[in-house]
Amino acid sequence: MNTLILVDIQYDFLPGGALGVENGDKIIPVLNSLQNKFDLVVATQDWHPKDHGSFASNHKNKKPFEETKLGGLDQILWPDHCIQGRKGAEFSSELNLHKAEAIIRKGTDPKIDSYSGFFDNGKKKATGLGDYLKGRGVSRVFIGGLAADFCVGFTALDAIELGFETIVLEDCTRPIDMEGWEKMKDSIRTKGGKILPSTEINLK
Ligand code: VGL
Ligand code: ZN
Repeated sequence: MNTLILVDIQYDFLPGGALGVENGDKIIPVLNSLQNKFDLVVATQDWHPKDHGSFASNHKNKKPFEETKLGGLDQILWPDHCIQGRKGAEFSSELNLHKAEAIIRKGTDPKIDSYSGFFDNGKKKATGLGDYLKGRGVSRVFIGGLAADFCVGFTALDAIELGFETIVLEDCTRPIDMEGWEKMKDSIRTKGGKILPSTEINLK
């Protein structure tokens, strides 16, 4: 079972969005054209309440991209983004979601952030995605979406840890910060994951 996980392809992570990723929109046509090759497609959606602790606006004297502690963990503070029910939290209308059989929302607890589609950043709660994929007999996951150095990367690391053969589609993701993405790629490879262009994947 080959599964495609579409990570956080929402307006706030696209150019012009609150946390817009440069050229983030370029991945959408590539991901749309790939979907028919997969047995299963799922999507994740960053879905924060407006009092979320990862927003700089909810901390006194803090600006976006400064750091603090949240739930005992190091936390980068972000501009307000992906607020439940707002336009910025919607999936891009360019993204084909007709094949998506499950949509997993994350980041709903104001007291902890959740980059990975599988667990919150403290690994306290599972989203259910891991059990869902195992229940569907999935053995291999391909991951694309935004942003490469955060939600895509952490989703990949958890997928590896959960025992899925894990491939990040390099042309189907873009980072917030290139240096962070280089480091993330190293850890994904070190842990046993692959990073490949979509033109090199072999789906059998
Ligand atoms: C993300 C920062 C904050 C992401 C989500 O989807 O990569 N990054 N929330
Ligand atoms: Zn977020």
